[in-house]
Amino acid sequence: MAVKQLIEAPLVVVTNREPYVDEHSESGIRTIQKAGGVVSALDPLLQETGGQWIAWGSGSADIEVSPGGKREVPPEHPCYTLHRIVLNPEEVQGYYAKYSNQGLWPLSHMLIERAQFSRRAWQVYRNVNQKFAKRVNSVSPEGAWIFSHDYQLSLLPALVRKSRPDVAIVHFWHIPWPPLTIFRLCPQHQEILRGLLGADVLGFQSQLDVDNFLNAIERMLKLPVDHNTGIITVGDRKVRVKAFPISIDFEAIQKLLNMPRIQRWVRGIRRHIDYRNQILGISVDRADYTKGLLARLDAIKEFYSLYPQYLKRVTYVQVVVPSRTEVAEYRRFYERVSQKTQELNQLFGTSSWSPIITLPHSIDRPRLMGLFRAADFAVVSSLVDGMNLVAKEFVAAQIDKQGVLLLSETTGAANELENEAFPINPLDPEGFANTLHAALTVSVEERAARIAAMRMHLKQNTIYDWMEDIFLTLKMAAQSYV
Ligand code: GDG
Repeated sequence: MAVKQLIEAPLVVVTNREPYVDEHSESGIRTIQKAGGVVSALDPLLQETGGQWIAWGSGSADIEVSPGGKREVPPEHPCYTLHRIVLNPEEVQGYYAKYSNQGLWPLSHMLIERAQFSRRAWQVYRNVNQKFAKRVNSVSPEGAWIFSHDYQLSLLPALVRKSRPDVAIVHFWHIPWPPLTIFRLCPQHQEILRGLLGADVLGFQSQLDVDNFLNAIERMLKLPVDHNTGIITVGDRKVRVKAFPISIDFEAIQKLLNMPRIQRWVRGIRRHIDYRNQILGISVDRADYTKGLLARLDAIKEFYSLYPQYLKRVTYVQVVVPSRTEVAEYRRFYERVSQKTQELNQLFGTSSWSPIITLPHSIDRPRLMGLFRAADFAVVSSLVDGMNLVAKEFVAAQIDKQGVLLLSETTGAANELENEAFPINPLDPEGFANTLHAALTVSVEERAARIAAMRMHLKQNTIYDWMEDIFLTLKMAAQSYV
């Protein structure tokens, strides 16, 4: 891995979720490897370089198998140390369910009416960030590179900086950074900004997020900002703020699709679809209101009303993975999606055809990629999304270059794919329906050209390029500022 050459110091990764979870099951304790984009990229890197990974130990058997909070991973051939932060139920509620997911998450996605903050939750959030920081401080070797992540750990950079001036810190914010007037609504906006400024490098998904963040710093903290270089002066330190659009492991997806069992699965799906002269559509999301699932159902209703010729012709599969079930609002949201789907199926369905088939659970990654390959179209309809990796994965999996991507204009992915994807506004159901119709009627040649252009872009901008850019920027920051 080329990025390995760039790593000049011991690495310490800090995330809310852990890369390996130990769970009790009927057959004993099972270790589950988590497969999100960041984990899939950083786990192989740490396996090569060694190092430490600090995360909340959320599995039911995590404590049991981690004496002193430590576990060597991967279990079958240990290469690095996973440090598990144990949180009690009150901490999980205050830090994770409330402050992070009912406060910062909706506010950052500009869904201000959903955002709820409480001082009690803030206290817990701060304490848990301190807990993480304490562990970072105690396990980080001299001069380590700390790579911390996201809105759950916004205070960590400054907390670590205070007692460990020797380390270099990069913090990556995976979700959007909202405009000034919205971020101001966070009662602890000053503390959060100061917390993040403990980093040497701050990464966001897009230039728009960077600009919003720099504006917040300038207006709320009155610190000098150079908008051209993205450098903030904080006393005698400099903080570099930059857009690093996250991406996917393009080659790994090609490899999954070459697995004989996946090739058989794709052929089976296609045979079924072609035999019935159907069109296969897909969407894959966590059951999260930011992903625009309800708006999408409105658009599908509009689509069948405006274009009844597609009744009984489209098989649309939505993978809806339950998410953040600790939060009551998410459980209610999941119910609403199920109910609305049922209503739509009742309205348009026949005894032999349902407009929407829901897979209400996670499916394994190779099959997911197989579904992407087999599909004729994919819909990503997020209201707001930092990036959206599903859009990129769908494109990478389109080996046969026959599919079209409908992509919400308000995703980070649209910044890169907007010329070849079909742009949709999730809040315009008629426009959305018209675009779906337009996308399904473009020529085979045009589809192939669009997919080929997007695939080329993703092949040249992978998750490894993302890491390389981040570590190179950190290296330069560490050299020039310290
Ligand atoms: C945050 C930001 C940003 C989904 N269902 C299954 C499954 N997935 C995988 C997808 C994809 C990942 O989960 C979801 O990534 P997204 O990017 O769509 O969304 P978030 O979880 O909201 O992530 C987002 C991201 O961080 C990275 O910075 O892009 O904007 O919100 O990889 O494939 N994977 C499997 N089975 C499923 O059923 N195996």
